[in-house]
Amino acid sequence: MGEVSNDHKSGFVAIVGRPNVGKSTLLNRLLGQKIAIVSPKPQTTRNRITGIRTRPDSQIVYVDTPGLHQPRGKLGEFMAATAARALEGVDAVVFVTEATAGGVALDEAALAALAEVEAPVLLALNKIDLVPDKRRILPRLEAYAARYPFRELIPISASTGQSVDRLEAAILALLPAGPAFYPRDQLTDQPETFFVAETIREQLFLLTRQEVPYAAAVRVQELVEREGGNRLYIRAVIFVEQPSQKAIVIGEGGAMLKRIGQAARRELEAFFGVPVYLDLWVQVRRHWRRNEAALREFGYRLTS
Ligand SMILES: Nc1nc2c(ncn2[C@@H]2O[C@H](COP(=O)(O)OP(=O)(O)OP(=O)(O)O)[C@@H](O)[C@H]2O)c(=O)[nH]1
Ligand SMILES: [Mg+2]
Repeated sequence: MGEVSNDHKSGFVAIVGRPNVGKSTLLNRLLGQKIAIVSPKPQTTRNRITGIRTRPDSQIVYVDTPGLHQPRGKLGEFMAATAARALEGVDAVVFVTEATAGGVALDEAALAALAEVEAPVLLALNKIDLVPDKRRILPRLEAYAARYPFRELIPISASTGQSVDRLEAAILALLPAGPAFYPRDQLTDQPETFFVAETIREQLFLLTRQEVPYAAAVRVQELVEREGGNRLYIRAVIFVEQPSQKAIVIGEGGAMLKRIGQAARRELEAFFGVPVYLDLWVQVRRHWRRNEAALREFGYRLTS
């Protein structure tokens, strides 16, 4: 990792907030690369997702989290515990909320999670690109400032990147001096198979509706390099809870599964930079969201 000077900074930063406010979009923007899946539906992210941002004089380890919400069922409990756990022992927290929310209601359930946080918290008021009348922004900032001692409140757009550099500077200002924790070229600590499973799950969120994406989990069974690393062969299974959901994911004559597979393959080829053969299957695992063993098998277990 080389010499570390006294003014090298490093630290862990949790990105938290209500579901769907743009946490994963913000993580991707801060990294300058897409590693977390994004969808218009709430509760897309289920695991903690680490994104490592290394600069010559700093390394920030961002931790994207599931949206803070009242948990329902065992998967929901895992997601809530994952988000709560991510707040422990970090050097700073970015609390993401939306500039667009109607009325004066604040994200109370998510704010409640900040009660026991010891680290300094920044507020990122996201999606300002959707608010043409900037006069609406100030009252929201004031309401949040009155509710919690945020170190700074910064209106941003994670989608367009507006003011994300300002947010990054504010984060950096909160971090202590310290060495890099990870090799300087490392982007995440998740295995490739996790990224592949998430990329497939993203298409389920984008292409299927109602309960289907929520009842789906993806497991990569095989990921092998072929032709000396010039091609990737991936075999993955989409698990759903009921035969009717399986029928939807496969679609008429296999049309939906084909769309899911093609879209995921394009993303994976862009990421890995080699042609990908994606062998995609669908299986029913009844009520897996209620089953501890199935949750563990699909990667929904607390690791730290
Ligand atoms: N217009 C606009 N849309 C945004 C912005 N940031 C995020 N979005 C959209 O908001 C939706 C949710 O984004 P995500 O990044 O998945 O939100 P999240 O907070 O990670 O959601 P969960 O993982 O479900 O908690 C997606 O449709 C994004 O494209 C923004 O700055 N402007
Ligand atoms: Mg997310």
